[in-house]
Amino acid sequence: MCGIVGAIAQRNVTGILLEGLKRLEYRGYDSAGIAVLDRASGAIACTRRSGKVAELENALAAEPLDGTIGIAHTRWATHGKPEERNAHPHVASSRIAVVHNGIIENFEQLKADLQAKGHQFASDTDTEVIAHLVYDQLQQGVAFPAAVKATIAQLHGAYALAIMDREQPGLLMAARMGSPLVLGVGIGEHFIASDPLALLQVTDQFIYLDEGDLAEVTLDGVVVRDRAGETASHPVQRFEHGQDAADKGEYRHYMLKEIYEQPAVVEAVLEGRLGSDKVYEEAFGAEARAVFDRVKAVQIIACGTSYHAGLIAKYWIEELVGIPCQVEVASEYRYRKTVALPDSLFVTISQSGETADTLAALREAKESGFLACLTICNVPGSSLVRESDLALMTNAGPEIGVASTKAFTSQLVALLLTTLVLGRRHGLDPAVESELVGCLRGLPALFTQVLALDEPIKALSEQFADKNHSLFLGRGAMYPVAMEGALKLKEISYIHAEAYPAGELKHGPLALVDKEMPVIVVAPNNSLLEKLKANMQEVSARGGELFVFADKDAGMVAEEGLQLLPVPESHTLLDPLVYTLPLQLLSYHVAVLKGTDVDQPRNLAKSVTVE
Ligand code: HGA
Repeated sequence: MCGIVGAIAQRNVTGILLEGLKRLEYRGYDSAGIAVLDRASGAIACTRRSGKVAELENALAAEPLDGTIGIAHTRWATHGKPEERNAHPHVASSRIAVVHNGIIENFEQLKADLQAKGHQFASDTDTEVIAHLVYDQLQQGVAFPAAVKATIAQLHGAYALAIMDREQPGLLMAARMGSPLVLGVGIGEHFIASDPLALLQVTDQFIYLDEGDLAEVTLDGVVVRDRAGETASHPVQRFEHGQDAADKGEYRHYMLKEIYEQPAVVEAVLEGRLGSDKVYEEAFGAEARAVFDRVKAVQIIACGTSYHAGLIAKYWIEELVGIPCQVEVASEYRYRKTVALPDSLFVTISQSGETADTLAALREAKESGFLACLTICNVPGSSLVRESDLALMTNAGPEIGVASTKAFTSQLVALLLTTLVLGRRHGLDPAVESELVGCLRGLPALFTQVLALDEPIKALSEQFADKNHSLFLGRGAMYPVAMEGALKLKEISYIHAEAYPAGELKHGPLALVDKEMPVIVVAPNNSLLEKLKANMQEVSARGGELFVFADKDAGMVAEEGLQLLPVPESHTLLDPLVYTLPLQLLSYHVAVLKGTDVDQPRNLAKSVTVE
């Protein structure tokens, strides 16, 4: 995903900008560029390269830039191919340079209007219209800050922007709407970045911009105005130790830290992907629209936890999109003769993007007549991302605990975004998309409420630590949630755990039920609840111990043999996300009580790069 760095100082800022871009490389990108105001001539000097920041660095080593004010960018294309001419910064009439993260929805209309006025465009990007709009305002005699303000008033969509004017060598403008942006505060120098990590080499003092903010950044300071034009007084905040992924901070284990990161991770996976009432399909890549227009079936391939995410997506896709969706573990798929349905999208899911079986399945699929390949992945630049036509990054940040937690929920969010984008083409009511977009926006807060169940879950876990076996039950999309709950428990506590669709109990596993076999049930208040209650009766009648995670309104009462943990209510389609967190916490606390190596369970590896 794109990255922005900007700087104004009394020294050459090229090195600062380049270092900032390197620090943003982990987000993934396809090209990079830097523009400064040349100290000698005052002209905009701009160098861009497709490919890695190292290519840009080589170009700058051959022909160095020298300027005390500049902007820089790593691009992940949404509009226009990943080529040098589409790389940022975009420059209008040698005067205005712009770097942009996000998507301008109305760029086609704006571009047509500007072209009618004689503006000439050098790229296929949506971003370039911003540079021309600002320039157009300047031509009408509007001052630079007001020109930026008038420009952003015309933009529909999401943006973080850093803008430079050749005629204003002491001023950078920054604006934020729907994509994050921070200002870095130094002594006699100031900075802009899409992520504070980009600037830690020069400052640890940051001002976090709010939606709609517009900032003037000079050598001496920053002035931020909110969307109403009032001066905003955001505090300068010190970047705290512990925001580093490789640091456990206050947590005893990475796994617990990663469980608690999930509200922020949901925000990260949604970042820049949601309009006011819809999902941006461009977030899947510049070629996405042409592919999605043709999709009539979906084949999902994954392993382990990612496979469970795929199973949940099947329920979503068949319900909301109404097209067939098949899901299979990669190690099976790759070794059997398979048949691709016509116009089928091949979807891989992997945290690392290097999962050997999944990668092999992708390579097989490319020879099998699929329409295109999409990967849902957490590591930009990984093999799956490089070898797929489309990618949706999950932006969960490095996951260090071997048992996947935040990567799983970020995959689910990404798969729900995919479902909505496909649904739009298959008659999904826009009101449903809009409602779900609203629910997704509320998900971080809902996750925070669910995490508040930690203490009661910890108390519950004490009843598991001496058990050798357990059964997880769910119905519908909650069955794969039960599968994921069982996998988590066995991975880190080494307790044997099996998951069943509750309706299958009577076909065998009921024979196992006794007092020594805890039965964990995920029971949201959905259309299958009454059926599920009947299955729970089957367990109780045989002396089984039920541990039920249920919606507050599910009408369940705790009683002898039934312990109840109320879970906050959510939209039915979001229940798989919401009910996953209590199961993660349960496994974690059981494992801690058992004294296992929670972050590195025996016999397992994080990134499974072998067959
Ligand atoms: N729409 C712009 C920026 C893309 C972006 O923010 N990607 O993460 C472009 O395509 O250049």
